[in-house]
Amino acid sequence: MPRKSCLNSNRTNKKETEMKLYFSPGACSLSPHIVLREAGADFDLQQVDTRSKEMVGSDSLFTDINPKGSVPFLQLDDGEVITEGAVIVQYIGDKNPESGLIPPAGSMERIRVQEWLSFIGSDLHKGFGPIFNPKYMPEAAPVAKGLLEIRLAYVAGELEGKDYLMGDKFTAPDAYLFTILNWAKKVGIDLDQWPDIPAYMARVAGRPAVQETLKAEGLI
Ligand SMILES: N[C@@H](CCC(=O)N[C@@H](CS)C(=O)NCC(=O)O)C(=O)O
Repeated sequence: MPRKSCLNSNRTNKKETEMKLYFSPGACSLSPHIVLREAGADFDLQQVDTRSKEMVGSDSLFTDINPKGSVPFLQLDDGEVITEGAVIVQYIGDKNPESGLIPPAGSMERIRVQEWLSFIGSDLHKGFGPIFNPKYMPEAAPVAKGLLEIRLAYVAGELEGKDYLMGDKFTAPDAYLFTILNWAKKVGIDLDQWPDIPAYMARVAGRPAVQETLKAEGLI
């Protein structure tokens, strides 16, 4: 699918922009991008190339701003840079509490949301590494795929009878899970074996803010 350049395409014309999200289309940066739009936040976007570390439309390397060399990262107008997708979405949710994307600190709901963010980050997201990265031994990919399938079966069980991970309400981990589930087909995992998962993906994809995000990244 052709990808459009998404350089500095801010969502609204409201007041001055407070933050810039650095992203690569369809990568794990899709999650905070969805969360920013779900929260109705004002932000700028900067597309980057995660291989060359170049910023699209500029000669500068993004590693000058984020030496980790990965997306996502969020640059605030005071110069602070926040890395780690699971942390970025909590920052956005805390700044926009009325969105309900992140429950209040200290509540059991917050703990459950953090459990999901951590599980999606370490057990699902990073589980794709040995399949995507050709530098791993060839034996690693089927092992990684098998582990992912065990974890996805768990996720499917948790989604049974629910609209979203936390029940009726869409929260930040749904943005992260949706992002990661979109990679399954590319590595030959058939999500139709767990009917609750494709139904969930269609529900998330149907949200107006998610549609806007996918369009902004040139994914639809
Ligand atoms: N721990 C980071 C990992 C982010 C990550 O793996 N980003 C990938 C894209 S999905 C990336 O930028 N990879 C390029 C690289 O690390 O060189 C997070 O959770 O935000």
